[in-house]
Order: sequence, then C-alpha cells, then structure tokens
Amino acid sequence: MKMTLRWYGEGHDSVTLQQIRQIPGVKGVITTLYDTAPGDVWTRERVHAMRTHVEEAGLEVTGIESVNVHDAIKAALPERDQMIENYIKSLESLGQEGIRMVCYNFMPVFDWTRTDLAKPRWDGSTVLAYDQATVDAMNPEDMFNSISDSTNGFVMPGWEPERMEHVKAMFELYRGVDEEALFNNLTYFQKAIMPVCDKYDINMAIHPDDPAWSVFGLPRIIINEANIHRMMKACDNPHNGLTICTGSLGTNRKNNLPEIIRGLKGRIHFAHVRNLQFFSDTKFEEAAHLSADGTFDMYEIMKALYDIGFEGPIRPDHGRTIWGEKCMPGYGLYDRALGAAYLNGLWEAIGKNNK
Ligand SMILES: [Mn+2]
Repeated sequence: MKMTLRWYGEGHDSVTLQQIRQIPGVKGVITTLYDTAPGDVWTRERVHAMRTHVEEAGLEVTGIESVNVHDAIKAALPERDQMIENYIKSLESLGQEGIRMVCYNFMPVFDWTRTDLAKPRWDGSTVLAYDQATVDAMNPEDMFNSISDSTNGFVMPGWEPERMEHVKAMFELYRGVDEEALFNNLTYFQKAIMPVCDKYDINMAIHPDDPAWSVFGLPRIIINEANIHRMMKACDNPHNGLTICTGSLGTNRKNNLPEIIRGLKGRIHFAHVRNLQFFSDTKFEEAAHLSADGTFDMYEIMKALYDIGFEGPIRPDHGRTIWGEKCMPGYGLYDRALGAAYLNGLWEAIGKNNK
C-alpha cells in the first residue's frame, strides 16, 4: 500500500503540503480540481499545473478524489453521452500526466450524509455523526442547511451551494430512477470509460454509498458485498474497481469488512480506513482510528488488505477534530496524521509477522 492524505488544494484546505510531507510514511496526496463542476472537461494544462505544484512540495499526486459524475449520467438524461465524452477527456488528461487512480461515486443528489458535523465526544474532541431518526424528521433542504451552517466556513465536497440550490429539481431528475435503473446507468458509464482506462492503465475506484442504505427515498446501490460483486461482473475489467471505505460500507453492520476485502482481490484500487462507534444499527459517530476507540477491528481490516496483496493508495479517513484545530470537519491535520501513523504501524507489524 501507499500511504496518502486527502488534500483539497491550495486555498481550499487548512492543511498545507509542507505539513503533509512531515507525516511519516506519507508520500503522496489524493486531490482534485476543487473548482470544477461535474461534467467539466479537465484540461491537461490544469492537471499538469496541479501535479507540478504537488511535486514541487516533495509529494506526488497518487490519485484523484473525485472526478465527479454528472447527474445526466446517473439519471440517463439526454445529455448523458456528451457528459461521458467529457469524462473520458478528463481521464485522458489524467492518464497523460501519469495519474492512475480515480475515485468517484454514483450516489444520486446527496454525496455522503451526516446529521452532526461537530458532535462532542467523551474525550473533548468533535466528530461527524449520523442518526437515522434525525434524518427521518428532516426534509432534504433542512439537511443541506444544517450541513452548510456547520462547516467552519469551508465548502464540503458534495455539498457545494451551487448544487444544493437545486435540491428540489434534483429530486425531480431522479423520479423513476429506481435501484435497477441506477445500476444499469452505472454499468453503461463504466463500459463507456473502460477503453480510456485500459489505454492509460487508470484504476477506477467507485466509492460506496454513505450511509450504505437509502436516504430520503433515493436509490442507493453500492451498499453491500452482493451488489459490489454484481457491479464487478457487469463490467468485468480489472480497471473497474472499488474504493473500500470502511466508514461507509461499515455503516451497515451486516457488512463484514475483512470478508468483503478478501473477496475482492485485484479489484480494490483505493482504501479509506476509519473507525465508527455505534449506538444502534442506525446511529453512530466517527471515532479515532484505533480499534479500541470504536467498533471495527482495524487489525483485521489491514490484515485482509495485506493478504490480498493490496498495493494501491490508502488514506486515513475522517479524523476527529482535536487540539483546538480550525479545519473542515473530518479533515484536520492532527487526527488524520495520528491515523496514518497507526495504520502504518499495523502494516509494518503485519508484514513482519508474515516473514
Ligand atoms: Mn470514504
């Protein structure tokens, strides 16, 4: 594996490349062109400038999170083929610049969903949390307002104001798109982009839905082992792979994370590793990475990745906000650096034990 940190780009992130470079074992960042909208073509010039900027700081661009998929593709609207063509052009620019891992998701309307972005924990830290009962008592506009009011002034990916101005219209777009239709639209998209991925050896890593169940009646498909295997078979190409996100897939406690990892040898292209603490099956908060601080056995998760020969990028996922840091919820420096150190430690121990 390659340890990385997510970085939102100059002017969009409270964490600097210089700070990231000093986290032991971190060689690269996972970043994006944050000021692009889904459907925009990423030019080679812009990708080159981004890559050069990161490399000048002594790091590499290990992958992209995310190249977002336009709603016309997810909902099969008339402009879908044009949007796919644009997506292919963006992949081409990335491939020409030697960037070989792209994360994306296929969630309608909402990206990840949380009901609290700064829930105090027993240790005085604050974390992102989710409670289905709170969601059930909200409408989608309230959800957007509550998220955008508590981001410490940062724009959270997936919750951009331009996008959320149109929440009602977005729901309208997806009327009639059930899980089956969404699945077919995903397969159509994946098949269309495989030739460019083959040409440049780009690993596509779809991100699981978060939480791993339907929210506000919208269809959700990347939620469990059976659906993921169905997706892999529907577009059976090694470049069609998964981001194993423990904090997203793991929201459904029926998902056995180490077992899911072991069943996907060769098809996991990116790993987000974080821990959750559950209060019920649908109420949880994010914890420190340490196994003992939450519900997941992080040793077993890392061991499963080790055993399948995982060589892709990995990153500590959302951290707690600690030590008075002013940052985007989940994306401070301190707790993610602690997470990276811990995951590196597990990996070293597993490797030495295996020799
Ligand atoms: Mn994730």
